[in-house]
Amino acid sequence: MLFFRNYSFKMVSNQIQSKFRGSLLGSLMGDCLGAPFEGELVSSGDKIIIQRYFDKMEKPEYEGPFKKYTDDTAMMKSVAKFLVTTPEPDLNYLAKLFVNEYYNEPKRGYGQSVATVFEKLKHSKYTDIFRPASEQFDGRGSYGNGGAMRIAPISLYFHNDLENMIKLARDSTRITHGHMLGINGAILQALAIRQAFLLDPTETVKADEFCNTLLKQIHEVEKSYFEDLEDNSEDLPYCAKIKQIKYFLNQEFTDDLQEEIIENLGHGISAYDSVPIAIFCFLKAQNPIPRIETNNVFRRTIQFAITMGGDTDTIACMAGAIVGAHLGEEAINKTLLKHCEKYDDIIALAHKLYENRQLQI
Ligand code: F2R
Ligand code: MG
Ligand code: MG
Repeated sequence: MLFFRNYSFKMVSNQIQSKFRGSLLGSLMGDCLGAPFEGELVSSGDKIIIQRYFDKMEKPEYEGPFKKYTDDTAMMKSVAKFLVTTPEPDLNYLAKLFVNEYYNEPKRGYGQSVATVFEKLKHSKYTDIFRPASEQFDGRGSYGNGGAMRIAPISLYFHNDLENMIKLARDSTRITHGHMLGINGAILQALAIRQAFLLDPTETVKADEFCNTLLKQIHEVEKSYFEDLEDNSEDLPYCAKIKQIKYFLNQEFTDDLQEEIIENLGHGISAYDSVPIAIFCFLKAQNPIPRIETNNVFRRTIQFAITMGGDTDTIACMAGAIVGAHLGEEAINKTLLKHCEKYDDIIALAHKLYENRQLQI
């Protein structure tokens, strides 16, 4: 049996493959299952509806129409294809994949402004792939969560190479997002997926340790943007959010607390208001949560993320990518999975991603 080093436990090749599939499928499932609730506020009554929605789909006899994926999965597929088809990362090729995917299926619920980037990329014939994004929002760039929602393939592919993972997370995001919060949000999500990937799936994640590692890593990333500040992580945006995650994880979970969590961590379309709550959902769902009735940690994570309301497809997609990277494909209820559009394409893509990575090492 082949064992791989550099992991916190001995990981065999079929476990690695399972984690590749688990993370990409988690991303797809969060997107498909969360999309019908996008933009909504979730009341106590809605939580019961969401519980029934999941219970119904887990019944083998239920044959509803499949849940369509949105821009989150469309763009994640492009990131995976980019890593599969090029021996060396070619960002111009990634920009073309994004644009082609968009023009083939523009009605996947893309962000209102990112379409302008695609148009400019196409019309400029990809001469400077970072320029259109840098011109968005009067030159401030987008801080949307579009970079973070599609990042999973990069974390998986570069799980043994932190430096290059961060570099590619940054550069791949810069094709559409020029704002520091959009870029660093994508890096934070990539770091969370990578850390979950490296952990033993048979063990419950230790939330405090997980947050401390993230804090150290994102502090390194953020401090380069704020060189003029004292070396005080309180002042760094995502560092401050991780401290809030730690605080909220240690409180008793009630409806009032949930409101406070949403107020502080956010549940919106910006990376700053969505990546931290996705990480919180993953960590909180390690243990039972009141009124999320399932023993399956994978389902609990996605269902809990959807009950946060707001940008549900994207928050559940990001939480799903993290839990899938930890637990692998085995943790996924196959009856639930079958309600998600093109799940078999995602399994094939995860397999290709794994195989291509093996060829490169
Ligand atoms: N677009 C949506 N949801 C809207 C409803 C869709 C509906 N259900 C449907 O089917 O039609 N969801 C998707 O967009 C998010 C990812 O967005 P992305 O890729 O980051 O796009 P964009 O356009 O760059 O940013 C999104 C919005 O954020 C605000 N914004 C960003 N930067 C800003 C800045 N510097 N100043 C002011 N506002 C900024 C803008 O409102 C942008 O339009 C995901 O949720 C995905 O699911
Ligand atoms: Mg979407
Ligand atoms: Mg969304």
